[in-house]
Amino acid sequence: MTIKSCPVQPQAWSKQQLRKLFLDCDGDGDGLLTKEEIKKAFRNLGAVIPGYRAWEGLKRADANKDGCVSHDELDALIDYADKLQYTSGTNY
Ligand SMILES: [Ca+2]
Ligand SMILES: [Ca+2]
Repeated sequence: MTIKSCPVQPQAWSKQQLRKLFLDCDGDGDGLLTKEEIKKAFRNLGAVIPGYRAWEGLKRADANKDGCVSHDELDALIDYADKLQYTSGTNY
């Protein structure tokens, strides 16, 4: 007899969800994600080391090196977060 009891099936974040999460973390609503705001987003994703992820994500996405991720640069940050395969059930 097999009973599937998985009330909380780990669900991968879709890119759409990631985009919304990052935009939600733009606390001051200026359209730019600072490292602190990105860090908050990774903390919400369940990252164990959100500070490092923010640094790495910023390094990859910040094309014009102004220290913030603008809407134009957000896709690169989403790609980075997407590759890390965060799910609602696992943290790393
Ligand atoms: Ca901001
Ligand atoms: Ca930038």
